[in-house]
Amino acid sequence: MKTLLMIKPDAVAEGHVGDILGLVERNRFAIRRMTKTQFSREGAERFYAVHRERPFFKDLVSYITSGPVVAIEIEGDEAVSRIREFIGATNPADARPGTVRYMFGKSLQNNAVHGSDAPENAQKELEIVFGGA
Ligand code: 3AN
Repeated sequence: MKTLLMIKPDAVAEGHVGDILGLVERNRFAIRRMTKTQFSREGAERFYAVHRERPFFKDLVSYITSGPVVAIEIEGDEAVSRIREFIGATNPADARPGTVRYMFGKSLQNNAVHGSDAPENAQKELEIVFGGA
């Protein structure tokens, strides 16, 4: 099973890529592909299409296109749920100590990383980021 772990613009800009990759390796996640890329507006709108009707959609698109992201394809048993556990709750204020969002997340929007929430979404998201976001 594959999933997407993505380091978002705030965490990239603040220089947390190395620390987050270190955590990925220490937790024995297998990295299959990795790329640094910047979303176009269209790519971001496709990536976050499920949130199109939400009040925060515009801000989310501005934020994710604001600078480069680092996209990491992880493969392994239960990769989707294991990565979700590893990154922690959406709101860093609710994230358990030891999770990536607890350590590097700043707010509900600027929460440092993204992890796919289901295998079919992972496939879609991987195609967007590795196919040219
Ligand atoms: P997750 O990233 O944990 O799967 P989602 O899919 O509910 O969370 O939300 C996608 C992204 O939208 C979040 N990572 C966060 O950056 C942003 N977001 C979610 N809820 C809100 C909200 N109420 N206000 C602002 N941004 C939000």
